[in-house]
Amino acid sequence: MEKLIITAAICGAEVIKEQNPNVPYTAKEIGNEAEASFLAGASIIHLHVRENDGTPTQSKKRFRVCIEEIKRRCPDVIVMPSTGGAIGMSNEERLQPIYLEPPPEVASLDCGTLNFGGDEIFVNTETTIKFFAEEMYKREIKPELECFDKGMVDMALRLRKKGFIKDPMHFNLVLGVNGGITASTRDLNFLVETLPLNSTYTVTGIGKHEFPMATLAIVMGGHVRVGLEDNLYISKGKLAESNAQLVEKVVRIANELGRDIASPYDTRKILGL
Ligand code: KMH
Ligand code: ZN
Repeated sequence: MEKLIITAAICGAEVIKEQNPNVPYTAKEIGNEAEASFLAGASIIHLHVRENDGTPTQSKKRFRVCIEEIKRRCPDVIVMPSTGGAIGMSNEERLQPIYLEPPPEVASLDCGTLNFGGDEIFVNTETTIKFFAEEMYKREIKPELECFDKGMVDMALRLRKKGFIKDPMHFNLVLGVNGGITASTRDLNFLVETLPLNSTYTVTGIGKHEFPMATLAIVMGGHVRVGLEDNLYISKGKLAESNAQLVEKVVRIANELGRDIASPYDTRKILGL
């Protein structure tokens, strides 16, 4: 089986230190968390950035500073900026990190609108998705197609037919968000069966679903994302001490199941970066 790509989503835009004090805010904290995750086995860092007080931002300048902190510590790691940002941000705000020089190798591209709980809606109209895809294509940035529901996979496939998204596609199947698809074996199979055969996919389980979904992905031949963005706990009721601790747990499961871990070099080859 192909080597396992582990993505560490170290920060997110919604989780805060009051929930887990190990959520990184400052560039230094982000650099440290990224380095430790890389050393533990992650080859991709999915990156959101914050002001020092924790406020989410998509500022290009802030991304530049944080990416420098990461690359100084681990030059080989692949940094995947978020273009989802935080709920309520404008498209212009969200897209800023793709205009960095040099452009990122890969960036997230959210493939639909989603209820995020309560009154919160994460808005991604078809026009937005097409525009983000075009802007990434012009800069030779590979989109990671973030799909929180089956309809979002279908949207990505329609946009591929229309030429907005190129082969081979890479998906991040996110299961267990309030308002998205359920984190169950049935639903993961349903999503995976829909994907083109030449595509690759990562699986993200939210909250308590993180490790069960990761284990399924390891067995099924998919890839895995973990991190404080998605889950604050290392086990039931026990807060994770770091992102690296979450990555280490995936590496342990993968070792037990006989799946080798991809280095950044392997990951670039698998994803065609
Ligand atoms: N923070 C969420 C609203 C992404 O990074 O592309 C969106 C998100 C997805 O995290
Ligand atoms: Zn994200």
